Amino acid sequence: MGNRSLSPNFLEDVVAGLSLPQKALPPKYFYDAAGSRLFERICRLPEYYLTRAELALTSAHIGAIARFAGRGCELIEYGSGASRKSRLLIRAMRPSLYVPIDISAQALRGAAGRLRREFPWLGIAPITGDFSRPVSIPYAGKSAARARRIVYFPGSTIGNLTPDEAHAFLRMTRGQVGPQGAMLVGVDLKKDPNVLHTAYNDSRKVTAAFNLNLLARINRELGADFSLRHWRHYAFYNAALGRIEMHLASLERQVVNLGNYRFSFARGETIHTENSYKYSVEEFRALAARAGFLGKRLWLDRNGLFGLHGLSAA
Ligand code: AVJ
Repeated sequence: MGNRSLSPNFLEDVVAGLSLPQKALPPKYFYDAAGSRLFERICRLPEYYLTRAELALTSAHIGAIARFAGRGCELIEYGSGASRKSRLLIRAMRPSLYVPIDISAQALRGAAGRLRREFPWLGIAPITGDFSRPVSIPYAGKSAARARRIVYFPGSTIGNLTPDEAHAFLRMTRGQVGPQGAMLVGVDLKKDPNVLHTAYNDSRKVTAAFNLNLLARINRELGADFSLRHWRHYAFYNAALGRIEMHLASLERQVVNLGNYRFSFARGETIHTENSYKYSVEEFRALAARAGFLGKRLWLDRNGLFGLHGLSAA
């Protein structure tokens, strides 16, 4: 409920998505209060290696990462959430300004408060927004003395975008950071499909609960009548497209009411709820290059599961 005013397009987006031939819902709507809590639990699952691998590689290489980012620069972070990695980076690079951008105003307020207590010297300028549209980031201080900007986009959140959308996002960011700017992007690597499959089909079924919460949220906030026991979490690795696909599968033939709309589902029909693209190092560097970035540095965890790319404006 609390997020309703922040998602004025929620109803529109749901109706549009459920009207497609392949029904689909945007993954950004996973993150209401309940969904954000479930996501935090996913990050602690033994099968979900991404968060642990990224945290490990970040703390192992924090000196080099901070040097690449540049001490005293402006740090802009997309999808900041409750991140432990940001604290490592802030401590090591001491940015002149920290601009966390997140879709959840609530998460943003909480995180900003904690960071203010931990880093009293840090200027924080939170922005509520998502990364599917360009956000304008006002320059702090005198325009003559603009600090160099670094955009931090951890967590392989970029994997939620299609390669075309990722290209557009990188281009937008390239415009924001300017010719002296740089980016740090966390990217999950291609690997054994069984490892990927297990990461999105955990034995405790937390990922299933996270996926199904989207329907519960539509019921709560939009008054729909999805019957959750007639839906099942379905996630698999699509090797041809290099992505995990998450779907919700209808176990029966059924009709769902949403205001004046009615949506019919055949038995076995799915709602596509998320893509998580996986990129080899070369693939991601090629994508970044097309958007005007040079792949300068790469840090990997010791198991070679996850990568942090240091990109600079080409
Ligand atoms: C936060 C988008 C990176 O795609 O791995 C976790 C979200 N979905 N389990 C991902 C997610 C299912 C996650 N990202």
